[in-house]
Amino acid sequence: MRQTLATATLLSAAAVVVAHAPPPVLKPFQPRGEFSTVCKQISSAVSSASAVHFPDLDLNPAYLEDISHWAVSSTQQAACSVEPGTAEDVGTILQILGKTNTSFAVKGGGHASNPGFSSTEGVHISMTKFSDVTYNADSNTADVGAGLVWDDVYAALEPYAVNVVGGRVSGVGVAGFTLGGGYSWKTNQYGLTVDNLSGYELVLPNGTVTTVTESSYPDLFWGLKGGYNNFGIVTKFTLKTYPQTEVWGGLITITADQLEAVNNATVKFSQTVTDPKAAVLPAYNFVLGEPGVSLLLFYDYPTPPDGIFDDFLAIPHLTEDVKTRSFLDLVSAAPSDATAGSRGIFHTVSLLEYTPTIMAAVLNETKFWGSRLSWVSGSLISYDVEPFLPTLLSHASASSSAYPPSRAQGFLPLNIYYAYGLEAADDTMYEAARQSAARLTQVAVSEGQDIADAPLYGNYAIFDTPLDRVFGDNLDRLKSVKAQYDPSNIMGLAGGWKV
Ligand SMILES: Cc1cc2nc3c(=O)[nH]c(=O)nc-3n(C[C@H](O)[C@H](O)[C@H](O)COP(=O)(O)OP(=O)(O)OC[C@H]3O[C@@H](n4cnc5c(N)ncnc54)[C@H](O)[C@@H]3O)c2cc1C
Ligand SMILES: *[C@@H]1O[C@H](CO)[C@@H](O)[C@H](O)[C@H]1NC(C)=O
Ligand SMILES: *[C@@H]1O[C@H](CO)[C@@H](O)[C@H](O)[C@H]1NC(C)=O
Ligand SMILES: *[C@@H]1O[C@H](CO)[C@@H](O)[C@H](O)[C@H]1NC(C)=O
Ligand SMILES: *[C@@H]1O[C@H](CO)[C@@H](O)[C@H](O)[C@H]1NC(C)=O
Ligand SMILES: CC(=O)N[C@H]1CO[C@H](CO)[C@@H](O)[C@@H]1O
Repeated sequence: MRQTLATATLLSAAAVVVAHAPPPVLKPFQPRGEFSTVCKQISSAVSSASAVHFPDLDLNPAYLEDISHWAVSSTQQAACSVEPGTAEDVGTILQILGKTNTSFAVKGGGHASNPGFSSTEGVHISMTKFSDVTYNADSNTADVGAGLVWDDVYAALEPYAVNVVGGRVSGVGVAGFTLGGGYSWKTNQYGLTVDNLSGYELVLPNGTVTTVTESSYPDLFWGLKGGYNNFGIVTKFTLKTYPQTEVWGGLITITADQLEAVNNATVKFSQTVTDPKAAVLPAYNFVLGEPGVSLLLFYDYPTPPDGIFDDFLAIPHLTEDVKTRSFLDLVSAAPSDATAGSRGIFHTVSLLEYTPTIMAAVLNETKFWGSRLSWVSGSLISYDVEPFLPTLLSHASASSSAYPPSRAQGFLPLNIYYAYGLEAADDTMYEAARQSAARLTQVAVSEGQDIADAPLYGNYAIFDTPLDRVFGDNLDRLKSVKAQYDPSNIMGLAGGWKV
């Protein structure tokens, strides 16, 4: 019983993993002369709307907040953090970084799972001051600042009873999510977040502030839909809005003895439910020596039609929090911060369908790697099963976005997530995630799924994934757009998927 209660805590709200993980330790600050000089140059060049923070001896809280990430393994100690307050200041900063050839980072919500993608030992730019949400009722759009997390956007739009196609759980940044693709609770209805964008405010690598739309800069408009930070720094996104009612759903946690029933219900849901307002997200987790499932249910209306979720609701559960609620409340119900403060890595496979064979393999991988890696302190082994409708990519044309490079088939991203507390285990965890992805790929291919070369989602794929697995045949066009707008490769001084 004590074990069961502990598992409940972990699967639902979960402080246990964090308690097992050692607290993040910052290495003693080493002054890096060249970087400090650039920081001071930036500090005197920007307007009073912007701020520069240094890692003082008492570890300045604003600096620590700026450089922090959801996974501590994605954080590095920068020479300084810069919070630009205007797009013009972003331009000034980029010009200085380019002239001095200085490594830098751009951070939105700081949820990148790959180390170095939004961190640096040089100049860390945190977009936190770009925090406005403006609803434009006449054009059914919302202007959303690049420093926001989705929770803020949903809260700001709720009084107007409208919403955008954004993140599914609490705390995820708008910027990296939207620049990579964006799989949402509303994707079955409207496609990816990049499919519902009408414009960007972009600071080009040469410092010029521009508005990018389909008509003003068609190449950049296409490239920013999946092309991350290759073309400059985005300060604002203009997203299409939809009417939003209350929704139905929430979290159910289920223990080891019921997982075959979860597999069966997931297969049946994915093969029979065609209502685009319905979605499920079962996460197969291995914690405290056994597997369990943390299951999110979603219906985009205050009550679901009869039958759709019955199989899931009939499974005996440990905890259940399913009800009619606001969209924001539903997003807040997910245990996304359970492992905040741990190290972490993501990887992914793209599937075409969730068959009994695939679900059995997912459960087997959960147990296999969960047991094998249980020596690593604070380890949580997790597989997020995302059974979208096969039509998920049909809401926009193949040529409309840099990612996904192909919309010929409805590729379904499965997210592999390992959290842990031990830096010395980094390579072990990375290698396990690669092997597990390879195994799931092999299982899918051997049952006839044509996914051996399927595009992999950049916001889930491990850092050394070849670029053409993310961008496919779009890689050449991305390179030529890049050559046009960033000829001296200033954005190459920042980490991420670099074309
Ligand atoms: C708990 C959790 C839940 C998630 N759920 C989902 C989900 O439901 N659907 C989904 O699609 N993905 C999901 N993801 C993945 C998510 O999309 C990525 O982690 C994404 O990078 C988050 O964006 P961010 O702004 O928080 O990241 P950051 O770490 O801040 O940035 C990520 C990348 O974007 C670049 N970038 C950030 N801001 C800018 C900017 N203003 N201009 C130019 N480049 C910029 C950074 O330099 C970096 O390379 C989830 C991740 C986590 C950790
Ligand atoms: C910029 O710095 C990198 C190392 O960080 C170096 O390889 C490159 O040659 C430098 N470029 C210029 C133009 O100085
Ligand atoms: C799952 O489905 C299989 C195949 O239909 C069946 O044999 C098994 O009894 C089901 N298990 C549960 C727990 O529903
Ligand atoms: C379980 O997974 C491991 C690791 O991928 C694999 O070696 C093993 O054959 C799998 N077992 C079954 C029954 O599929
Ligand atoms: C910056 O780049 C853009 C796009 O290439 C170009 O139109 C603009 O003239 C450039 N600005 C400067 C100051 O060079
Ligand atoms: C309301 C609206 O404009 N919706 C659009 C969201 O994006 C998809 C794909 O671009 C369009 O099909 C919708 O019309």
